[in-house]
Amino acid sequence: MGKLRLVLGDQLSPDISSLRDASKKDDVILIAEVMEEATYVPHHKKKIAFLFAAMRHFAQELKSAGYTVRYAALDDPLNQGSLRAETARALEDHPSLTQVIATKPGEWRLLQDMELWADILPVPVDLREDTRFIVPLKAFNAWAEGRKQLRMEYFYRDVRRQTGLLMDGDQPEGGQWNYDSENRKRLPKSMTTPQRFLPKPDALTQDVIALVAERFPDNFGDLDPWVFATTRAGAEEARDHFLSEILPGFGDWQDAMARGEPWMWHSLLSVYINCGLLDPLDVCRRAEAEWKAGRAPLNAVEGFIRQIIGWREYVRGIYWLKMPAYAELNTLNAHRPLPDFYWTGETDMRCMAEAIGQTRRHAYAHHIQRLMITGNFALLAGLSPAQVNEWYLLVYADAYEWVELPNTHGMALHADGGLMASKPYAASGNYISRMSDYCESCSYDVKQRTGAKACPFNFLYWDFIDRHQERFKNNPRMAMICKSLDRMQPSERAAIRAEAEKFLDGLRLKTL
Ligand code: FAD
Ligand code: DLZ
Ligand code: SF4
Repeated sequence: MGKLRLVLGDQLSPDISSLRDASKKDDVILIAEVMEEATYVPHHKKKIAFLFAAMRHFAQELKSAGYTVRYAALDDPLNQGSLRAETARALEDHPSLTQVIATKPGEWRLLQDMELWADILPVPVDLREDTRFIVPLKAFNAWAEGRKQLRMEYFYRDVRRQTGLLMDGDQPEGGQWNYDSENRKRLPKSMTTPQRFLPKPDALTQDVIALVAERFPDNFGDLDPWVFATTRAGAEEARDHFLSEILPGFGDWQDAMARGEPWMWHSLLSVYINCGLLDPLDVCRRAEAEWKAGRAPLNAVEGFIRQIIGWREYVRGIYWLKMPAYAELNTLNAHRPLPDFYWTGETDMRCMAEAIGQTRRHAYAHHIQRLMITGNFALLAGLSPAQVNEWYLLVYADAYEWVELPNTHGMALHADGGLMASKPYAASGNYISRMSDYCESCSYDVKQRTGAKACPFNFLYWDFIDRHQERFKNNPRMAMICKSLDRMQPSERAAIRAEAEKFLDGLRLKTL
């Protein structure tokens, strides 16, 4: 009377709901590397290698704990290539199994498919909720019900109250809910960034890297240098290193960017949290303990915890509340194809070259690079949301649609018309110059708005405001900037339009 328990690549947690009540004696746990998941977008090589290596290590972890694990490797000649077909094959090979149990996936497209399995497979299918999040989807929907605006800040305060994190009774520790205003420092020239925990690949991971190099030679990105842990113990070491060495500086430099500095004081933990190697609430409790012990300041710890219990939970809630229509929205009517340099990193814009270059190398960029460099450019240039969303989904090792889509479509591109953010995150070169040292070595001049040397973020910014003035002039947070545009000389406005048109028409598209 055993059951088949399917565990997906981003469900590598021993307490995942599909393994609740699992029998070591009777049940079979299925983990499968399949071409369908590896190719539904052409993922960064490092993303595939990280996930396959973590899946193989998790299979070993379960076997050591006494479970029967069936592992389908990608290069197994019998591998059927899809999760559904691998599940069917496992049932054929184990005819005594009476049920399939799985935790719901993190992407709408796969949930649609898995909801059909009960009609296709020869045994009943039990699809369970993913309980690794702090706020169940039902509770999020109840919070959202009847609200005109779904603002993260109010949601976040509720989750603080619910978890008790950084709470003094019913009041926030330190008297403020949010210390973001203290978290916007530019990196001083004299400051050096901390050493990071970047583990070398073990033998199992090296085998997977070789497999990915052979099977996905043309995918985006580099496999070398390796930067990720692929075991639970390794992810815990990365977490502990972050908490003791990096967290104290997390707040101050959260929005800063610097040349040749891919990590700054960011945690690099999303990749582990999203695939289940680390538990989000546990990471937050440990961060809170650092503050309580006096080892990390409140602005750092509050800022870090807010990203996880606030933003991470909130974007997940929005995704499941609004899909599938959400992905189709294109409020700003943006249709320009993605330029070639999103793949090559070859552009004279230093900021873009830095953000895309490290994305190619590491399958990682930190939040401000994703939002205010590549995201900001895509917004200002009117790039097609579908193409930009696909790019973000495939280039980052932490990307699954439930978290990638609201961040890209909503936060960066404003394609949802303001559901996620009350104003677009549009910025000129001035912001990038203030928060980084990129402009110092750029061939464009951040102070110029028009002319051959003008920073593209400047004319694209004003052209963006110009194109969307009608929409934004009644938005209280955009009214001032719309008025500044009105005060501009018509000749300058025309020059900006012409500059933007010339630049955008000159963008090279991907040559396949
Ligand atoms: P830190 O800066 O150290 O933050 C701590 C943790 O907070 C992260 O590990 C992550 O778990 C969480 N977090 C922070 N910001 C967010 C956010 N906006 N939404 C959800 N969780 C957050 N994050 C992903 O996990 N996957 C994605 O595919 C993804 N795509 C993004 C696309 C765009 C356009 C933007 C603007 C943001 C995106 N983010 C995504 C959010 C954020 O950029 C990453 O979570 C973060 O850069 C991961 O690096 P880190 O672990 O060093 O984060
Ligand atoms: C991202 C990914 C990749 C590259 N490969 C697999 C795989 O072979 N097997 C698997 O179970 N999961 C994989 N994943 C993760 C899934 O795509 C992920 O579970 C869904 O997108 C839902 O979030
Ligand atoms: Fe980027 Fe403009 Fe600065 Fe160059 S000058 S780095 S393009 S913001």
